[in-house]
Order: sequence, then C-alpha cells, then structure tokens
Amino acid sequence: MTDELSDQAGVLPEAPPEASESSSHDIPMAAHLRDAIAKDWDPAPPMPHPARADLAPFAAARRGSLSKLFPGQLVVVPAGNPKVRANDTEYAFRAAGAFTWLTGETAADAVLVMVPTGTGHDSTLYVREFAQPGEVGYFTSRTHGAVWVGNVPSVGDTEHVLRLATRPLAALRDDLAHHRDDQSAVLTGVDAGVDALLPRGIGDRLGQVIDELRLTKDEWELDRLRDACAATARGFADVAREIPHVIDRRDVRGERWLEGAFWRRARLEGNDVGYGSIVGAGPHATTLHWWRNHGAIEPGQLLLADMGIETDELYTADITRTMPVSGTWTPDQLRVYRAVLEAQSAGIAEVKAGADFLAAHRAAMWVLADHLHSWGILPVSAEVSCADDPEQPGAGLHRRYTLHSTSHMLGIDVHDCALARDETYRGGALAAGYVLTVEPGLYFQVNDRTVPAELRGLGVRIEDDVAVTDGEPINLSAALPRDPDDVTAWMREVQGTPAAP
Ligand SMILES: [Mn+2]
Repeated sequence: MTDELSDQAGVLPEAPPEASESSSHDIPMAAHLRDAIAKDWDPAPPMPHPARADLAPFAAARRGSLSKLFPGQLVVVPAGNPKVRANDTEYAFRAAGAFTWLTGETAADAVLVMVPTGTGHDSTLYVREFAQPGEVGYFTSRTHGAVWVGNVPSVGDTEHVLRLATRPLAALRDDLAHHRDDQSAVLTGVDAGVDALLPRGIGDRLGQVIDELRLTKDEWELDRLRDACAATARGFADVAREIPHVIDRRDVRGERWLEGAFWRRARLEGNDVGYGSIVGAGPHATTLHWWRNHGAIEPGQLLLADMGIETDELYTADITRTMPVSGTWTPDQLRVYRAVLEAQSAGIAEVKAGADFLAAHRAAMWVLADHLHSWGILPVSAEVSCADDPEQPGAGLHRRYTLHSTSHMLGIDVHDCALARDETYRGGALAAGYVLTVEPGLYFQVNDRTVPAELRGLGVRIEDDVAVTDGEPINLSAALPRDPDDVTAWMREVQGTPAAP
C-alpha cells in the first residue's frame, strides 16, 4: 500500500457510542420468562485465549522499555471500542496497535494500566467479561451475552497465557479513581471512557514514544511478519490461479472475484486483510489506491495487486505484484516493468543500518527518472537537480508519473509508527530491526498528453517488505517472484494446481 508521508500525523477519532445491548426488532421478554430462562444452566463453554504461548516475554520487554521512559508516572493504554456501523451492528473490531504491541491482547474495550513503583511499573490488564449463566444478560445482550456472541477468554486464562496481571474491566473505574490526580500518561483519543476517567492524562507524548519504540521489531515480531508474508504469498497464488476464470468476462467484476480469492486466504490463515486490497486491471492499475475493484479483466492487460494478510496477532504484510493477465508481457509492458524492477532493486540495496530512511527512495527515483528521460517523457536528464530539492532527480518532474513515496514502516499497522517524529522516521536513519516497504511504481494515466500513446494506461508497482540488518537487507516477501520471466512461470505453475486450504 502506498503512503504519502506528509499525511502521517493522523488524528485519532473520538470513540463513538457502543451498539446497544438490544435492538428495536427484538421481541420484548416478560419478567417471568426472563426468570425462567435464567435458570438451569451449567457454566458456559470456555473460550481459550488466542495469544501464542511464546509471546509473553517479548511483550514484557516492550513494557519494560516503555516503563523506563515514564518513571514515576501512571501509564494507560486502551485497546479502543467497537465502532458502530449502523444501528446495532458494528464493524469488525481491531485493537489499537500500541495496545496490542504492549500486551499481545486483541480484545475490544481492554485497557493496560502501568502503575509506577519505586523501580518501574506494575502492569495490569483490564478485560471485559461477558454475561454468564445466572445473569439475564447471558441470553438478552446481543453485544456482551455469551449466548449471543460466544464467550470471551476468562480473566484467569488471559492472565495465564499473557503472563500479565489481569482484572475485570468492571474494576477499572474504582482502581483508576486512586490515580485521578497523579501525573499520568494516557494514550488519548482511543477510548473516550478512559479519557474521562483521567482528565489530566498527558496524551501526545505517549503515542509518539510508543511509536518510536515500535520502529525496532523484536525477533518475535519479525517472525510474525514472516508469517504474514508467507500467507500473503499463498493469497497471491490464489489470485493468479483465479485469473483464467474471469479473463475476457466483460459481464462480471473480475477484480472483485480476485479480491475475494485473496480475502478467503486472509480469513483462513489470518485475522483479515491488513488494509483494503487494491486489485486493478488495465488502466485501473494507474490509480494508486484503486479500492473500487469493480472492473472486468480483459486479455492482454496488466493486473496490479497490492494486498496483505494480517495475522491473528495483527501483524500485516504489504506486497504488490504486477502481472500480465494473459501470461505473456508485451514489449511496452516489459519495458515499464523492468524499469520499476530496476528502481526497486536499487532501493532495496540502500536498506541497511545507518542509511537514511530516504536513501532507498532517492535511489529508486533516480532510476525511474533516468528511464523516463531515455523514453523521451522527461525533458531533462536525471542528472539535472531540482531547484527546491537538490536530491530530486530529473528536476522532480518524474513525480508526475510516480507520485507516492517509496517506503513506509510496516508492523502491526500497515503504515506503522505513524506518530514517530520526523527526525526518527522520514528524516532519520535506519537501524537493525526496522521493517519497511520498498515500492516504487510508474503510472501512465490514459489522459496524460506527455506520455507516448503506447504507454498510456499502463501502471506498474512492485512492493516488498524488507527487514533492516547490520549487513544485507532481508526481503521478507522474496517468496513471490519479481523477475518478469519468473512471474509468468509462477503464474503457469499455480494455475496448474487446484486451490486448497
Ligand atoms: Mn505499502
């Protein structure tokens, strides 16, 4: 997924009201019925906690690194609340990345509280319990009744699996009342209820500090990103396998069929897609964020697919491949593809500890500008520097055909670490453990009069997920081929094997 870094300072929305416990179409229940139905239940079947058993020491170390930066201060990081989609229906919940990074928990409404001690902090996780047998809500609450929506992991099981002291969410208000006047750091804007409990919480710096700590991935996180890339590669194979079923079918939305094939893999192997899939055939590939995906697939077109699977632990891949839907490249397609591939390889070569974050971008842009000039599209060579940015090749005019930046951080969030300061991110240097995308692209719009007719409507992006080391960069998404001959050979191979879970 492409990212404009200038937009990185997002504003977190206010938490909206929860969906109501009952709905207008529910049939009212008389008191004597409630009393009768409330009786004679055994305990509800337990729901095992979904976290991996090997997570706990890594999450503890992350809390430890945060603890050192807020000595003597209460630290509060909420997961956030479900968002209402309409009336009593909600969007699928996804916890705030900072919260999951510190706890490994992914449940809605949960809150991490770190109470200062003499030497550090004592951490407690608060989790919502659902209504159990013996309570009317067990069978009447469509949001928190275990009969309606299934059980949630118990407080005890959560504490055992996460190895983190855990208490019922119902205790949070009283527990925080003791700290109402303490100096506190609250990740604000995530859970309005928590914000109200600690009106003096200082929010801005905590989000920035956590996102700067998140720049460096630990071993466990690198393994989750490897998992995400491996699952995503299988999802790309599912998509390539389905192309013959929709090619030359102008009566169906072939892009949607392919999007659905990927989503099935995402739900099978992970939590969801990490961001809305971009599946653009033909001229749709020139729209950077083509999310409509409602086009048909016509023979001879290029297909640009920018897709990532998010694991159950919420780490996502972000991979783009461009492939010829008919299985062979035209000379013009190949010319553009090879230029982008050369730019990407030049960019990846710059990914190493100590290098500027923007080094990969500069290397990739120089290659693109050089090709654009050689094709007669850019009026000046890549050597001519830009007046307002000496580092920009081709006087900056190449941006008309590429528009987006080349890299962004990747982790729990597809555009990870968005609250990190410029001097630690875009204007900073890479360090071992950082993971970023390298994703140059060329996009020739159908209505661009500066582009030769034979290239109009061609869009190519190639995106990989690269881990920084003190030596050579590690391409976590290398399982998906990039060489143009390897891409078509891979398409033939996967189209010769049936889909399988
Ligand atoms: Mn991306």
